[in-house]
Amino acid sequence: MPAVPAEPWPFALDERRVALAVIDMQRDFLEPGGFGEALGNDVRRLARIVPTVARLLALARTRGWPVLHTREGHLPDLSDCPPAKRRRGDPPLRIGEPGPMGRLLVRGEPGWEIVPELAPAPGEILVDKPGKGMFCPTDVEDRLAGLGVRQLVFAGVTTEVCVQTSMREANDRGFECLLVRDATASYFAEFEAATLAMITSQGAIVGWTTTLAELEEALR
Ligand code: TIU
Repeated sequence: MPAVPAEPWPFALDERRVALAVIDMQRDFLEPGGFGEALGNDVRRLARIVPTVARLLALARTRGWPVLHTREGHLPDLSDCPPAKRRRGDPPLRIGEPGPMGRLLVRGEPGWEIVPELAPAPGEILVDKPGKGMFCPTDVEDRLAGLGVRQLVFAGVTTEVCVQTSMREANDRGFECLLVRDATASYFAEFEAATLAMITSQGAIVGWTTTLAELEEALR
């Protein structure tokens, strides 16, 4: 088993038990005119990681790991969107309102799609979730159990919201979690840094972090 250099100490990667989880690399979060910008964010920090996530995806595919992609979004009638979540935004820019990429954060709209550079390949797992975490309420735990997966390598956006929530949910379910630091981003540099630090604090209380180069080198 390769030991991947990581914080707070090397991660014992088991390639028979690992899957890659790419969180919410959707146009709604990465491109101007989407949900992320409607929340008042500058989306440019997020688009920068696309080439790194593409390289990580290529690595996982070459190694034969199961790959899952998550998408945050709501049914067109918004029946799965808690009113409290919808009320957070400015009324003209709330979830379900029309924008340049279709209705904000609604399943099936152009803005909800994964950016084309990271398009899921045939056979990869798609996890559609109404919330921030990928387990709540989805069938992902059963699907991972069916594949014998016990470790998850994480990438995606945003570090302190959907990535961290999904990692914490996975950690509580007994998965060993490794976040690739240069394959995740937040709209806020300080939140990204704080999340990376808190994940690995207290002896990997939530999980480990590494870089793509260190992961690639460990697998060479
Ligand atoms: N707002 C923010 O930082 N993130 C989200 O709303 N969703 C995800 O992180 N995907």
